[in-house]
This record gives sequence, structure tokens and C-alpha cells, in this order.
Amino acid sequence: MSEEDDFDLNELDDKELVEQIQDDLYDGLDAEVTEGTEILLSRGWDANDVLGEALVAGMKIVGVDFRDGILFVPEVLKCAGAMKGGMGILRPILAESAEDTSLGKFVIGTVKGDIHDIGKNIVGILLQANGYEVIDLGRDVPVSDVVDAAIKHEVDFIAGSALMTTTMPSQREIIKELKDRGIQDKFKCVFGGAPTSKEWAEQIGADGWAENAAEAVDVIKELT
Ligand code: HCB
Repeated sequence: MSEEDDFDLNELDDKELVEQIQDDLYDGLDAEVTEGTEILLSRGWDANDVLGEALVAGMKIVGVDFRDGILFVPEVLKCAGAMKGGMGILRPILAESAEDTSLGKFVIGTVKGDIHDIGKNIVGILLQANGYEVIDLGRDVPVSDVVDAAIKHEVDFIAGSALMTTTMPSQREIIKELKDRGIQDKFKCVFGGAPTSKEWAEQIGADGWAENAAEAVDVIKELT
């Protein structure tokens, strides 16, 4: 708990606690977000619900205020750190629920020039939790590295995240590189990220697009 908040998170009811986690995420309070996440889990909350209702919803509020010039990069970096604190608790729990058999193999990464990786990480965690093997290439990944990794690891799917209008074209470049190398049929490409859309994905010839991580799992299951 931070010095200015002299109350115990355990005393809050679920609704208040979810709001408090979102406030703490907004304030970049890593330890408090982690503690709140643990308390919700200890009250029997499903890890997916904690992720969606507390953390991702909290990050949406951050996104709006960043867009509106109320929050700036250093503050949003702290929010991202706090988000990762909460995700650190949820990741092993979600991974534990993974099915034994691998439904398919993925490479996933945030495209070249883009360092936003929170959404990509969530997609990776949920894919793993649903029985897919995930090779995470990280962020700011050059197109050729994505394609090389897909070949090397003999994956079934390529997932690429782009969070900026300026980096979206890298998703098209991935498809182009696959075509240029004559291997487009070997992989299914499923893309996402806030500025992208179903129309964009269709336009560039992707196999699928998802608005969020849960939808990504559904789209990929349909393609599997
Ligand atoms: Co950043 N940033 N940012 N940022 N940032 C955005 C993305 C803007 C939209 C904010 C704004 O201006 N409104 C904007 C981009 C505008 C544009 O499109 N042109 C922006 C900008 C401009 C910038 C900088 C250029 C700012 C600067 O330096 N002046 C800079 C870029 C640096 C770079 O990449 N080269 C920058 C930096 C940062 C950080 C470092 C402070 C931080 C990132 C920390 C990190 O990720 N480790 C950050 C953040 C956090 C954001 C916002 C606020 C939140 C992004 C986020 O994590 N959302 C974002 C605002 C927004 O998106 N509305 C803002 C939460 C996750 C859960 O959602 O959409 O990422 P998601 O992922 C979803 C979904 O899209 C889908 O599933 C995920 C989970 O449900 N999905 C996929 C994602 N990838 C998928 C892949 C698939 O295959 C399938 C589904």
C-alpha cells in the first residue's frame, strides 16, 4: 500500500477492489496492483476475469487519458510496469490451465518500430492457456526475423501486433515477405492491435484478425 493510502485492500468489497486496482494501475503502483490481483484470486475470481475486468479495463482508462494529453509517456510507462506486475501473478495460473496436447505452434511478436507489448503478451498467455505452443519474439521485430523464426520453428501460425498507425504496414510486409519467398500457404497469419481492423486484415490478405485476446483464441481455433 502506498503511504497516502492508509487503508487495507482486503477491506474493500469486490467492486471497490476492482476500481482500486484500476486506480492503482493508473498511478503506476506495481505492488498495490499485484496485491489487489492476489486478493481477487484468493476470493475465487477466475484469472481471466481478473485480467479483463481489472487490468485490461484499467489500461483502457490509461489509454483514453494518454490520448487526451492528461497522461504522458513517463507516467504511462509506470502504468505499463504495474500492469506487468499483475500479469506476472496471472501468467502461471493461466498457463497451468493449458491443455496437454499442442493444438498448434505460433510465433508472436510486436512488429518493427513498435515497442507496445502488453496486448501481445496477453494474446500469447491466452494462446498458451488454450493449448498452443507460443514462441514469443518480443517487440520491435523486423519482418524478416518473423518469417525466419516461423520457418525455423515450423510453426502453423504467425501472430503480429501493431499498436500504431505508423507500424501497421509491417503486418502487410509480413504477408508480402511470405509471398515473395513462396511460402504463404505454409502459415496462417492472424493480426491485431488497437488501430487495426477486420477490414485492414482482409485488405492485406491476412487469414484472421482479432479485437482482443479472447477473440484471437476463437479466431485461431476456427483456423486450426
Ligand atoms: Co503508446 N501509443 N506510444 N505507449 N500507448 C498508443 C498506442 C496510442 C494509441 C496513444 C494515443 O496517442 N492515443 C499512440 C499511437 C497513435 C498511433 O496510432 N499513431 C501511442 C504513441 C504515439 C506512442 C509513442 C510514439 C509516444 C511517444 O513516445 N511520443 C511511443 C511509441 C514508442 C514505439 O513503439 N516506438 C509510445 C510508448 C508507449 C509506452 C512505452 C509508454 C507504453 C507501452 C508499454 C508497453 O507496452 N510495454 C504505451 C502504452 C501503454 C500505450 C497505450 C496507452 C496502451 C496500449 C496497451 O497496452 N493497451 C496506447 C493507447 C491505446 O491503445 N488506446 C498508446 C492495453 C492492451 C491490453 O490492449 O490493444 O495492446 P492492446 O491489445 C489487445 C488487442 O489489440 C488485441 O488483443 C490484446 C489483448 O486483448 N491484440 C491482438 C493485440 N495484438 C494482437 C495480435 C494478434 O495477433 C491478435 C490480437
